[in-house]
Amino acid sequence: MTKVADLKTFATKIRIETIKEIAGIGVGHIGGALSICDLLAVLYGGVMNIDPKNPCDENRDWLIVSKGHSGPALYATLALKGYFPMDTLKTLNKPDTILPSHCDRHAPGVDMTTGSLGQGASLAMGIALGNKLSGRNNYTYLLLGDGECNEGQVWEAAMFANNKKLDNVIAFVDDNKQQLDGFTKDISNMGDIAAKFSAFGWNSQSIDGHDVEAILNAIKSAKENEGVPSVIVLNTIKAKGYKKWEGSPGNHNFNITMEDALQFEKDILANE
Ligand SMILES: Cc1ncc(C[n+]2csc(CCOP(=O)(O)OP(=O)(O)O)c2C)c(N)n1
Repeated sequence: MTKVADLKTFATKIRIETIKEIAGIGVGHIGGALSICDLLAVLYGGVMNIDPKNPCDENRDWLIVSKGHSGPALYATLALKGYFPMDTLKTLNKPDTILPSHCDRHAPGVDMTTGSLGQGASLAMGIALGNKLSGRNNYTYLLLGDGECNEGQVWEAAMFANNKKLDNVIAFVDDNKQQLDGFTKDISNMGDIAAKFSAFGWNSQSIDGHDVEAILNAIKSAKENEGVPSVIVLNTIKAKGYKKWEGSPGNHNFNITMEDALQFEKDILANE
């Protein structure tokens, strides 16, 4: 499914299912889930070497969603790919669920439990090093937030990856310019994130994170670099697709009813 039109349709489906899933419990991290749907569509729509019937295949590509509060978007993607039934999405964050709000390995297809920001970066480097030492030719994809990049652990991991020549790592930064309680520039300004990774020896690119074709091309270009890890900074809009919340304060975690979700579905399909 690497046709651009199919990827766009897949991204829209992920957005709709994410919103319905969160509406099932009435509250959730909507902003940072909606900003990554185009990336998820590209990765799971053809880039990643994966098999929903064999989620633990040791030769698979890995994705570590280090901004683990975006779990509902990953879960929606995995359900759409057939890793588990769509109905499981209705159990989000409810007692005995395999889908707690933050990414959890109890869910088939989730490669790493995350939520403590920064930790996923170190885990990704360990996995990538292990795969390299085992002679596997797979990729480890890592998704970070721009607010998450305030964490020192991200930069320890960045240094490590360069030292170990982890060219099997492709990281993404969901640079939606916002974090939990404000704009990143006002909390701890990251400046030019791509330039910072370059200073740590990474091959860096910066693109429109809602343009599926640009994401596809950037991944292709990243794979052409040997001997260094790659990062793709995705310029995104928090709550992308939910017009009244796009880029606005308070869009990190908010209440939503099923009625709101059905309206969201109508609106997003009308804007296709
Ligand atoms: C170590 C740690 N500190 C604080 C938090 C609380 N927290 C959850 S989400 C978040 C903001 C993250 O911002 P960003 O990475 O930009 O995510 P996005 O805006 O894309 O949702 C914070 C501070 C956490 N989960 N982990």
